[in-house]
Amino acid sequence: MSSESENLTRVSDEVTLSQSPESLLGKVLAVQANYYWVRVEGEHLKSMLLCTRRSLLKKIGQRVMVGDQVRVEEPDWIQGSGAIAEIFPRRSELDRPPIANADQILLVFALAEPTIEPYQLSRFLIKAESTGSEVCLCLSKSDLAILEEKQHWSQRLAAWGYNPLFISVRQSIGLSEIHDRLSQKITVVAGPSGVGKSSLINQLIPAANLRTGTVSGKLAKGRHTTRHTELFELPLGGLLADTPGFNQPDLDRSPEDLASYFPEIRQRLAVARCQFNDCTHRDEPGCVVRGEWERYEHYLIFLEEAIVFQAHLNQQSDPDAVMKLKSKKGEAQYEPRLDTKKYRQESRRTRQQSLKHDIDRWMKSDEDESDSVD
Ligand SMILES: Nc1nc2c(ncn2[C@@H]2O[C@H](COP(=O)(O)OP(=O)(O)OP(=O)(O)O)[C@@H](O)[C@H]2O)c(=O)[nH]1
Ligand SMILES: [Mg+2]
Ligand SMILES: [Zn+2]
Repeated sequence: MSSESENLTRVSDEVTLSQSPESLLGKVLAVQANYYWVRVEGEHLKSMLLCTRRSLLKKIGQRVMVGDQVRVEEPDWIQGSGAIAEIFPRRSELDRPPIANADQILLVFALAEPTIEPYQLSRFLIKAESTGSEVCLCLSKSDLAILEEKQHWSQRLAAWGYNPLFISVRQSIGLSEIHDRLSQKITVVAGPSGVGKSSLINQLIPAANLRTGTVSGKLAKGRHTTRHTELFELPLGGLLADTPGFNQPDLDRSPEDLASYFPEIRQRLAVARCQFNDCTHRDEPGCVVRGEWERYEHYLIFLEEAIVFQAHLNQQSDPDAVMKLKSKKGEAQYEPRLDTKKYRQESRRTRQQSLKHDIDRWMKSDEDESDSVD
């Protein structure tokens, strides 16, 4: 790993402390195999140490994540090394990419090349909302869009409950607003491939030197040679993580939680209540959510997906559960059997059982009848 030795040299140069404290507080900025780059900050120093993890942490299976606040012991300022002895409780935890303590997600979509696909944008927004972090929406490549298009998206997204920032890396538009939004926070930059995420980070942090430029189609898959997650420091404070663009995020949350990821639903439920507390907002009477708002259709589609996901989870936690993976036109489809009564659909086994029950009853009544005839 050539970058490590480069960094080590840099670290030794940066050392300003003459007296090493026994332990220090720091933040994990990158994880590489079993080593962790920790930025430690003291009164008189700010430096990067390449750290290992204390065996006790290993023993209790405690994983170190990028973004973790840690206590480092035995800092060696000459070598630029140390050992992580403690991980402080996390405010938040993202799975993909694995990042602890992220404050917000900067979701980037391009006004052109590629053009915005509303359903895909909606999906990303729901995914971002489901992390529990703040969501900041940014529309990039504004140099490629005419005023009317920007106005169109501005109004349309306002109805979705978002107020996007319009930026252009190419023409340096909106970058100071972005900078203000990112300042002093841990931000994960997400969005589909080719929208300019890495270009934006390179613009804000030239030292990040991220690879940019999209290769389309199959080739795009192998483009991301960097698999590890890393936080880059903004010159005036704040940390940014790039993520590889992917075009279809999984929605892996429960049906009950889905509604809370739509600002439109949150707004409706803030001023009125559905007749039933456990309303799924589909066809229940007295529902205040169902209606003529643009993304209601998306809600229904995502709800179906969440139900299938939930059924899949139930199957994993209950090996006896009746869940059959059916292949329909080459696509995996689960036949759900849910514990949650309101989502339950009649499973094949239930249908078979009730069918058997019906047959039994019919045969019995037949016997009874024949008995009575006798
Ligand atoms: N016109 C225009 N093009 C841009 C702008 N920002 C980025 N691009 C171009 O968009 C293409 C994709 O940029 P990247 O930064 O690699 O996009 P990305 O979102 O990181 O893509 P992935 O890494 O595949 O997820 C590159 O050719 C950039 O030069 C912009 O503001 N305007
Ligand atoms: Mg990129
Ligand atoms: Zn409802």
